[in-house]
Amino acid sequence: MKRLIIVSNRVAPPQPGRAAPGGLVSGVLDALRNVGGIWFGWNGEVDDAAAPLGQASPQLHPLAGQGADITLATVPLSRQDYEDYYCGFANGVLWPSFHYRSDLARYDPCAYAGYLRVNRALARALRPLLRDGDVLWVHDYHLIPFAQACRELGVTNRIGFFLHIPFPAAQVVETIPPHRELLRMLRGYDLLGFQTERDRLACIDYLYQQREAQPLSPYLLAFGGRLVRTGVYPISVDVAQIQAMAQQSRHHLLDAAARASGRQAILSVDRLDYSKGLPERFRAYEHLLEQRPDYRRKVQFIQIAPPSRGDVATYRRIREQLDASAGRINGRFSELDWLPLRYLTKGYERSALMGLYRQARVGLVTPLRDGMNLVAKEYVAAQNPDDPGVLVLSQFAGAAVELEAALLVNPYDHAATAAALARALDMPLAQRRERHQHMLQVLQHNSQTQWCRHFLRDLAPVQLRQPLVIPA
Ligand code: ADQ
Repeated sequence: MKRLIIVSNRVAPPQPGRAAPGGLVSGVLDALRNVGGIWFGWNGEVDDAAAPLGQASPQLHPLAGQGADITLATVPLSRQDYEDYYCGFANGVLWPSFHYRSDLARYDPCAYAGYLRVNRALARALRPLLRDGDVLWVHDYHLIPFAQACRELGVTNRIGFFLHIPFPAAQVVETIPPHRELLRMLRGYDLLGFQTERDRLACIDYLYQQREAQPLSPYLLAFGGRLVRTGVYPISVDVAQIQAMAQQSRHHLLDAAARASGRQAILSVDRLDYSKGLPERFRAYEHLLEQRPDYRRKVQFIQIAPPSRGDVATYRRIREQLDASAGRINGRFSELDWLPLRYLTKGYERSALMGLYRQARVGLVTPLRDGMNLVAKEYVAAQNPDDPGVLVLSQFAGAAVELEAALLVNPYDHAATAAALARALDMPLAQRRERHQHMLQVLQHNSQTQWCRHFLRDLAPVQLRQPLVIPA
């Protein structure tokens, strides 16, 4: 059996005694559990005294209790590497640009050089751990050059790449100054995987326009003298596990008064990020309260948004903006016995969160752009099928492709989002059940296990009926 080597920016395994992890981590573990292998990446620590990456060997820890031989191989980042690779280029340029926010990208050639340096150093650190026949699965935008860096070290193993975030239109990619050099490095991979067909098409369209790749068939590219396959693999959640957590959760995070009065909860849960559309969402809720006074006192909007990437300046600005608009909404509409908006900036234990999803009548998930959005899928999975809540979902989340039975909205249109909220709050039980059942079936069909299985199946070598001459 071939070993699987997972490479991701962060190695974040479940901690003993802590709640089960989210979709990406449990998906990765699911894949590793079947065949065993290594999960390699940054350990999340920034070490001011660390040696430059690539000179130190990774620290190896066995991951117990998984039923397979799984080793975690981690390295710390030096301060300079963290600032250049993680904050500077990955989250300062690639994240905003790939979410159509080129206006927020701050390109610095030194940070880009650091991004390449760290990718090469990570490849050097992993190299001695690799064996013939190992299959590598590399995750996300932090690691675009990783396969190419491995190839330069003589690695011939199969290497697949999965992009968790959207792939934007070619003109947006072109705003990234070194876009051509950067995306050419995708040729080191054997498989490029995307969340949706729109992302896959955007990527191959960009590569064709740049004359970097040529189509051999709808899913096969001749790319830099290599054969590179592309595919769509929507990430998903473990429905059975979420249902069990939501049912068993004894946490009643909604306050007793709200429950006793039958007040309906609208719930949003996000990492605090400008791509998630929080200011636009607050505006939509404000519009609802303004235009429909009959909803006042009858609803409560709960926004859970723990801060992320606090070392990147744009994230500090969005926090300030949200603090101000939450204050304005509560100042305008609060009554002595009613707080219209609860804005909580902390993380919750996963089982508590699943219980809360189940108690909320409306799940409001309105990113401006999102690769998939697992919260939307978790919300659906957590509902009571006999009395389910309604998902209001942005048409710009990857999840909208599968969850078409949600109420789909344009998050930039606050009046339409407010109207969808009203519709969700008033939706009769029969319609709620019908929509929920439809979405649940989709999640059961396109499961988290299928995500892994299909990606790894397609990473196997392509069997050609005839020998192929690949244009260089
Ligand atoms: P993210 O941008 O992080 O992921 P998302 O897919 O919604 O977005 O996943 C967030 C996860 O964090 C969910 O599992 C959620 O339950 C959890 N979470 C969020 N807020 C929390 C809180 N306050 N307390 C506890 N848990 C919380 C990136 C891409 C997405 C893509 C995923 C997976 O941006 O588009 O869906 O990767 O591919």
